[in-house]
Amino acid sequence: MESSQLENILNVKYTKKYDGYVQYGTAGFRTKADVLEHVLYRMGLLAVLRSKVKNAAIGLMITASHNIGSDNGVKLIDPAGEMLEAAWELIATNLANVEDSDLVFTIRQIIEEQNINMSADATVITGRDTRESSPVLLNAAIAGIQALHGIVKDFGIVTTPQLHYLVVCTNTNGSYGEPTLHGYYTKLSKAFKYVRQDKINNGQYVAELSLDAANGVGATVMREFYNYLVGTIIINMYNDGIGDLNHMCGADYVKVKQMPPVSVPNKPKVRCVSIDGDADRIIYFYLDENYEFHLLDGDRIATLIAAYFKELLQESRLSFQLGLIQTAYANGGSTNYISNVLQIPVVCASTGIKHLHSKALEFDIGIYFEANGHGTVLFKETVIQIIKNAVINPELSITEKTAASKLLNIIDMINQTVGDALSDMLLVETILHDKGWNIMDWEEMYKDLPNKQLKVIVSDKNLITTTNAGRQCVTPEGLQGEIDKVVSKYRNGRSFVRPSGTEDIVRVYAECENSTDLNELIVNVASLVY
Ligand code: 16G
Ligand code: ZN
Repeated sequence: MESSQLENILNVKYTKKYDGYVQYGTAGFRTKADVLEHVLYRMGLLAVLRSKVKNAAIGLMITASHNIGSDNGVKLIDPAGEMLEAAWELIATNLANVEDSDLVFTIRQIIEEQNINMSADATVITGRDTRESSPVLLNAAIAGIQALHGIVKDFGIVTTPQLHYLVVCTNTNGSYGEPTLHGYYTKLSKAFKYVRQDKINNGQYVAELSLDAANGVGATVMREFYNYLVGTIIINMYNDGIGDLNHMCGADYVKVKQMPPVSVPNKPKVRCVSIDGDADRIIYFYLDENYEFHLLDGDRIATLIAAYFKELLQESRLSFQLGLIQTAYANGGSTNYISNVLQIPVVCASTGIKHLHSKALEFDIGIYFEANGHGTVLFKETVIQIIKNAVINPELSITEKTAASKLLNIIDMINQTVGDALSDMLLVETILHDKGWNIMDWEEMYKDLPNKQLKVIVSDKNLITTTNAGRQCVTPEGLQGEIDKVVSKYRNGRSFVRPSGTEDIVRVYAECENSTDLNELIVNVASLVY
């Protein structure tokens, strides 16, 4: 299509019926589902343009992750599985908000500014979660893609990480994996089975867990995935789709409220897992014999992985540069443990996956996790090659080869394209199995500092700006000094405030050694923000 023949992209069905401003934020557009139809149509158009620019397939995922069921959202996935490039977030925001009368002009402007060859092919890989509004929004996106003559490859109901996987597999001609859901299930489950061999339980480890699927897409997908895992692990699923999406359940609820989700039986010492509404976040929890709740969040998962990899590297006598990426929300207990006990370098990145992902790429093996349970591990291609060589090196001992081959299979179990709750779950289960640990053994690795989060509603959250990966306020002037003054009164105290990138609020985080001081600390800091 010539850029001069763009008039037919005006589609009466998808005219702009909402006057409010929508913004492409950390996780794409996310708001009330009923104002999104024109946005999805326009994102379909934009995905085609992006695909032409990159000369590769682009992903378009319809989900609002852990938000309530009446919300929805969309995000575009770049060719290597990354989040959409920052400059295009602004283009997306502008395109979503222009009046219908300016739509053709804006598209033409993007084509010119980005120097897009409109005769190039375009492929958009689409997927959606289980929200009621998702099919209608998908139709709008498809209409947009087709208006610019893009090819649609729709995978229907998928988790966000599955869509990232499909994009990467498509763009690497299958070298990362087969670009189908069957390919995804097979790759992960084969590696999972290999590492645990035929041993079902091991030491304190019992191959049975409870899964809180947040009444989201994770439940649908897990039912299918389970067919590939039969005989290796028992997964008892709760919140599996009947109740309200993310309502009093799911990884975000459990992490923020620090309490168990509804519907999961209150049985002490049972290993429980919560994932979020699009299955890219995961946290573990259990109740002790006094029915007290214990949370093992993203920090715990990251430290478990880091310690295990360190061991495997030592056993295989391979030496790579390991690094762990956290955000300001990481518990001080975990950061201490990683730096001082594991002696692995820790980097603090700004909140949002793209920031962690890019820092992780700087290491041979980069482990990144947000405390909320979103994370994965990235391996440099050269590292994978060295491990592959080690597995077949006749000069290595059996112990060295076994460790190398475990590592190689673990790489296949990990969805390197983005944090993936289901893949992360298999990884944690593999490590616990190999170590013969129950969830209490895992928790004993280190002590978390008592911590809390609050949301504060303010007139304009953007008055607060931060630096140092969200840990220090720059404006309003003087605020950081006030926060420091409060924090200095508490042993091992730490607190920060930052404007949310996904909600119209300011978030406050605090931790300190003494749990009875915690409330006072966080309330005092929060009161500085009002
Ligand atoms: C988004 C981010 C998540 C981050 C959260 C912070 C992605 C895919 N998702 O959900 O990583 O933790 O935003 O939200 O990047 P906040 O800015 O409201 O605290
Ligand atoms: Zn999510």
